[in-house]
Amino acid sequence: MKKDLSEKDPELESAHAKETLYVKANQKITYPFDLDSERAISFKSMEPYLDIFNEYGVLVFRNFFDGDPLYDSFYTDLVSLASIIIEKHDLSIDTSAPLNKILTQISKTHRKEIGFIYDLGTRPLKLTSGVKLKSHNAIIKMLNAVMGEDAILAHPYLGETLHIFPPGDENFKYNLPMHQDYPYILQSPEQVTAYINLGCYQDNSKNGGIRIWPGSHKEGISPSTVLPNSLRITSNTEHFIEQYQSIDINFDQGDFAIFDSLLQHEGIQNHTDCTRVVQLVRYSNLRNETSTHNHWQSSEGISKGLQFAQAHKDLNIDSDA
Ligand SMILES: O=C(O)CCC(=O)C(=O)O
Repeated sequence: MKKDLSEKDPELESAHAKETLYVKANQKITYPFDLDSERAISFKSMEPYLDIFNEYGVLVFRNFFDGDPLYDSFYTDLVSLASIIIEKHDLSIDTSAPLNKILTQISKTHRKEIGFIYDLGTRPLKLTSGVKLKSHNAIIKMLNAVMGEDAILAHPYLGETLHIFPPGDENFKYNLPMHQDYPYILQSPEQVTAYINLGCYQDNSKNGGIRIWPGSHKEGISPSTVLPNSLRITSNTEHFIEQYQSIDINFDQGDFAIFDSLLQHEGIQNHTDCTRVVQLVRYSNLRNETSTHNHWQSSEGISKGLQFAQAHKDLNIDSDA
């Protein structure tokens, strides 16, 4: 029986957890893990939210980075890089527009340039402003609450991606099917993904985001298969679709989420005419038995570093099996 997640669980409702409403298919629905009560700049404690995170495997903090200097500095660097491209090609694009709109305009004529911005936020994140942001006090407080004060925090080799999802059907192939993050990147199954949203809402719920299956992280590492396009898919997708309620989450500029890297999720197609931009960062706890057993190694791509098939032979399913 699927649990209706919009029903509030009084035990999980804390005094601080002032939930927000967000729009899903034009219906206003409230979920206990969707919050608008905190800002990074003044974040004090994860305590009111820990039970919610453990239960659902996700927390969404709306407007979290409002007025935050570290977020602003990273965002400004990305706009500055876009402005350099605009100047270089003598393009006529309004650089006071939101970042995702600027990138959309550039990609109409100079898509390759967008790839170079993607590279600066990806494997690893190379901008110093981004490096400072990923070590934000508020994020570290959350991680220490989730993983324990004695956690040995590390970033897996493939843990950072500046996802830039342009509009158009031809780009739907870049959306990841149902998966857990850990099998892609390894290092430690005790891992949290931070979702730092940089683009602004487009056309309500049509700009994509992530579909999640809250609570699914509690089942541990699932068997998975690599598809011919090299994307990994959870093998028993039907099980999760039948047993869990899926929820689509869209993000506005400055929204932030953390989720357990074992949470089943997938990318949602972007049906607007504007790009979706989000910085992902992963944090592992090396004080974990599986991580220690595998000498804290990460995957380094399809055939480099530790591979899921080596670390979890029984859970790696051949696609033609
Ligand atoms: O589409 C997204 O924003 C999420 C991508 C994703 O699931 C991932 O990189 O693991």
